[in-house]
Amino acid sequence: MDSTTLQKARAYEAQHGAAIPAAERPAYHLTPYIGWMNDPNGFSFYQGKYHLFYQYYPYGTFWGPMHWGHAVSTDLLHWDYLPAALAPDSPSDKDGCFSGSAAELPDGRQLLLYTSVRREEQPDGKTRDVQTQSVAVGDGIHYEKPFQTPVLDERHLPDGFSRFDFRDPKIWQEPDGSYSAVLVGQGKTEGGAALLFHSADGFRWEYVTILDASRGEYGVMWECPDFFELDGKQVLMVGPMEMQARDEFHNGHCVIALIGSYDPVNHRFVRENVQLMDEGIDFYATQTMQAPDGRRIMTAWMQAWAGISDQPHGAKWFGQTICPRELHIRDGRLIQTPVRELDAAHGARVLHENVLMEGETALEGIGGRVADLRVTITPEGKECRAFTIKLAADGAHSTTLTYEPRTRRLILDRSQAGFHQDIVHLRSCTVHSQSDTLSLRILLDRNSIEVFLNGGEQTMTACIYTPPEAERITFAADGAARVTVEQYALHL
Ligand code: DQQ
Repeated sequence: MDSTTLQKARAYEAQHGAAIPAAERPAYHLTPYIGWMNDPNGFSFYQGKYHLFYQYYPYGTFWGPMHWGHAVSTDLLHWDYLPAALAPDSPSDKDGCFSGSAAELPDGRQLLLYTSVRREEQPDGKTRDVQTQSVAVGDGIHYEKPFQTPVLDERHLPDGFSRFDFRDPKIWQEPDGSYSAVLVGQGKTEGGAALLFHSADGFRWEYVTILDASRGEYGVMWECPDFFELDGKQVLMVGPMEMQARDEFHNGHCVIALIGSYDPVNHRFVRENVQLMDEGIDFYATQTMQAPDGRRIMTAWMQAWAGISDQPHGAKWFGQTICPRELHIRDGRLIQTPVRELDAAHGARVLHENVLMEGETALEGIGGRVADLRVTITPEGKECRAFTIKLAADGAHSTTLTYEPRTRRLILDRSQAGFHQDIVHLRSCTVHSQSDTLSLRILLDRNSIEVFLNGGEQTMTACIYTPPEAERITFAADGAARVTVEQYALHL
């Protein structure tokens, strides 16, 4: 039975979401039906379709009592909205249905495991959110909450772990049909930690072990964990909060991958390598799923918590997910590439090969705001001090990528991309590859750019709020460079 709270949300989004013209949304990045979106949830393949739920507040473009929005797709690019799946309407989740994930039950129903939030007055008179985990079961459209009580609560936590920071279950099915889930908790000595749980049926859970923890090194608390095998390695992906800047890590929220080995009998994860997942501005709350063809596919919230005060002009939605990415491991590091479904959306191709560029250059047929652009840059000798790609440009706006061969730095600058406020607009990374040639694949959509360096060895992602008319793309060399530019229009 759908609750009044859920019915109200469904009626509201059906009226206001459906009224937003498609041209006022990105072409292939999912936005909320109406209102606010943060973390992607329940990313799964169920009954022949990809399902993507998301943290959702339909009534405004700000974070409010969390619902779960819902969309489905057959190609991970075109999304159809379904009615909101969850609303904060039961005693354990009355203050929010926070992030979680999905799995299929033996009887064919879909199980949603999510964090239920209940605000509670504490003995000191202060109010705090108690976080437990609850389930909902459904048919891909309608979900029931079968129990009044959570399936995981503080009684399942190891000693010293907080009941206020216990969230974001990521569930998966084991080969024997049982279920495992990784959650984040906060321990007195561990700080942010990834906790492993096990269940025979998805409803009765038991604590197994701590897989890994920050211990002061990677932020104060972790969020949105994921744990999966990939190309012979094991990956634990988490979002550290209040990370301290050092090496490639910047302050605040980010996503890191702890890559190592895993002994499933003794549940022992051994970390070998830690990698920042995206070196741009807007990337958080990742979630992966295994597609029917075996691909490990990742989505994420294409936004930074620090930047939520600046929003697209006049839009009735806020928040987007990335174009889903395929993951692989190469030389112990994660490689990310846009899902291959994007290649099937390729329209007209324009190619300019091996062009010697000095000064600013515009190329015939290169431009637009919805495109898949590949640029290969080979600096001409030591005289090339910098090479800049100017995107989404008009007289007043632009977003630039500048490569400085001497320092091997790539600088993303969106300070002229239509923002009102002085949030983070500039970020740079050191290009890992030692090759003389830098190859960039740039996914442009109306409100974002996603940059893949050297076949996906590194990525930089950022939202842009540039007016749609700003669609010029130009190139400029300070010195000289040989450049190949290939652009595909996208038919979406
Ligand atoms: N967002 C959710 C939490 C999660 C956080 C609440 C991360 O479950 O930890 O909207 O962005």
